[in-house]
Amino acid sequence: MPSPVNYTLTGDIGVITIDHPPVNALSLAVRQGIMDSLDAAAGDASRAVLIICEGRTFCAGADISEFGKPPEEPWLPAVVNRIEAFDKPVVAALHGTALGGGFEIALGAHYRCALASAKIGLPEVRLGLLPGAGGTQRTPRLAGVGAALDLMTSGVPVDAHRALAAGLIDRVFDADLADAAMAWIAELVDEDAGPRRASELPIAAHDGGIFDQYRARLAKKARGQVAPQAIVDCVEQAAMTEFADGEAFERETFMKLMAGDQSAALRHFFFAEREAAKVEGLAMGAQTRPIESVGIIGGGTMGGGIAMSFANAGFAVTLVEISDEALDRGLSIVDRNYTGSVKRGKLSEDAAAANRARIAGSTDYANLADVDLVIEAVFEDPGLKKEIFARLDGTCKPGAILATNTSYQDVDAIAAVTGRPQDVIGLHFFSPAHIMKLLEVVRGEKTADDVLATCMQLAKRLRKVPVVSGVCYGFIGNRMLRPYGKQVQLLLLEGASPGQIDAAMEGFGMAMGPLRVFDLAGLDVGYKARQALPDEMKGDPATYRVPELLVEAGRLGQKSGAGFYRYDDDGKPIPDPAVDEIIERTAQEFGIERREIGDDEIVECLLRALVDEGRKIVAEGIAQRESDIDVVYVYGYGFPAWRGGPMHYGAAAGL
Ligand code: 3H9
Repeated sequence: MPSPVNYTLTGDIGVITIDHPPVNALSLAVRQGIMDSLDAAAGDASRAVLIICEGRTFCAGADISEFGKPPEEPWLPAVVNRIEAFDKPVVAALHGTALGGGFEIALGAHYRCALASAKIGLPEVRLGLLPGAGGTQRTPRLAGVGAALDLMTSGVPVDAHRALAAGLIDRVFDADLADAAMAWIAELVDEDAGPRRASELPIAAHDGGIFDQYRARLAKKARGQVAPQAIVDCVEQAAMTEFADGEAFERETFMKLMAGDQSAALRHFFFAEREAAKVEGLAMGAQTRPIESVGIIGGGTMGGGIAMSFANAGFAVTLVEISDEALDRGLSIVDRNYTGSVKRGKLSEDAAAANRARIAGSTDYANLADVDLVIEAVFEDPGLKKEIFARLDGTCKPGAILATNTSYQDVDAIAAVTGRPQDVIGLHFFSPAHIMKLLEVVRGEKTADDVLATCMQLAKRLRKVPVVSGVCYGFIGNRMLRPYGKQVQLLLLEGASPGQIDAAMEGFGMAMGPLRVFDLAGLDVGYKARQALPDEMKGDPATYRVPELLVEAGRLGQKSGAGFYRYDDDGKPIPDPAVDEIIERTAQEFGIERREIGDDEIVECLLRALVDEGRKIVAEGIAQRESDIDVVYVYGYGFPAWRGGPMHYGAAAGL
């Protein structure tokens, strides 16, 4: 196998070129190749060395697929130290995404330059890790303690100009990185600029309380996670000790994190997310249909959010409603959302205006005649949906993709009312649709391969994470929510309170406890959906009697000021004895004896419900693989990524 690292002597500059697609990850062969190149440069007439990458990016980090296997020498920290100790100046030239161990290679180099379009970051925290090749020690020496903590605890990359301002790099070039870097090195050589080692820099003065401030902030923001706290510990060591001691501490802490459950879960999730984009039986690079214009039917919360999602990604959108009033209402919600985004600093005023300008309103289906894709987003009435699809069949151009945003309905039955079921698909967005990353792509029995491939690709353009689901009631996510919700109701009847269940699940890491979620979604939604179901699908009445009684008492959830909780004017949930009374009465009605229930039992019971249904979903071929279910739950239902998703957690915990 040829080495992925090539060394050449160009004039008096030694050039180390890494060419290891797709992202120049620092696998064993790359690490060895860099060491061999340094050997060559040490022994030749080079006066300086350049490290640069081929392909779309500078090294995007250590090779994650090697993690969890026995480490093989040379280790990355040794490679970085060898670069730094080199007695000829070493320059790193960055493009694309210089991330993690990739940026640590650059931190080992004596000088750093980047293309203006480059992104620079230390995202290890997202894998439950910390920069383990000197990053926690060199970054604060170059950029200061606060900037280093921000970069590493958030994991969010910065652009080249911000990196320059922070002192992380020395030069930004607009084009021709290799040429510009070579010219700069020639200058350095002329000036006799020798090696300049980050490890030898002192750490700039900082507020001694900064570490505890970050610990407290991260305990809230990254609740339950160990890696962000470990990063603070390492930077504190950098500030308190010599480089070598700090480096040893970093190494030991890195190895502990690597061996822990959280990093295993996050690494699983990293690959799960990428795997989800691959569709079984669909050739890589399968043909797709061009999509530039989109019609959305229904200007409610979902339709408006979907319209924004497309407009924000540059598509021309036509939002169709049944009347001028309904259209005005829909567009004014869109306007309000854009104003909110500007206020919160998420969008500039100009960008918001440009995005908003891409959304046109209409009450006439004729305006959908030429669009490439239509998404129906009206309420869950199967008859209405079929009516709309029959109309679309008569209106839209041949080849247009006809999608439904239904959360539950049978996509095949909807497709069957058209003369082109091959063009029909489900695109299930999650609310708020312009923010939530998950997109369930529902493959109907007759959905054509190119329609599916187009929608998977489209999701990427929308910056969503697509997961393919087969057709069943509720698809992957909402189908799993049903047994989960039923167990919640049984736990209430058996003795747990709403507050206890929510606290237990939030303690586990869920973004929000189930009863708060039900209240937020509106208890009337489930009530109406249940009424439309045949008795055999409703299941045991004990699993829905309490919410039914709440709805009948006018407690529809947060929107009516009361549901499983009472809500104060700020929307804060307050436990309500009236609800306890309804629960106790219902338990008596069903002859259920109430008892003390521990938090661990609550968590285990609810996770089992998810895992059991998840296994059925895979066995039936509704989901392609268990890891797809993890992606659905993390991106759509607030499941903590650091637990890996319900299926990963279930397997690890032996459920
Ligand atoms: C680290 O560096 C630890 C050190 O501090 C200390 C060590 C001692 N390794 O995302 P994409 C694969 S931890 C292996 O679809 P994009 C990926 O699986 C690391 N494989 O492309 C996919 O494979 P496939 C810190 C990797 O353009 C393919 O490349 N670094 C790695 O949307 C394309 O990926 C990170 O956490 C890797 N490091 O995004 C960065 N990275 O085609 C992680 C990617 O078979 N990577 N692959 O499915 C990323 O954030 C994105 O991949 C990146 C490109 C932004 C680079």
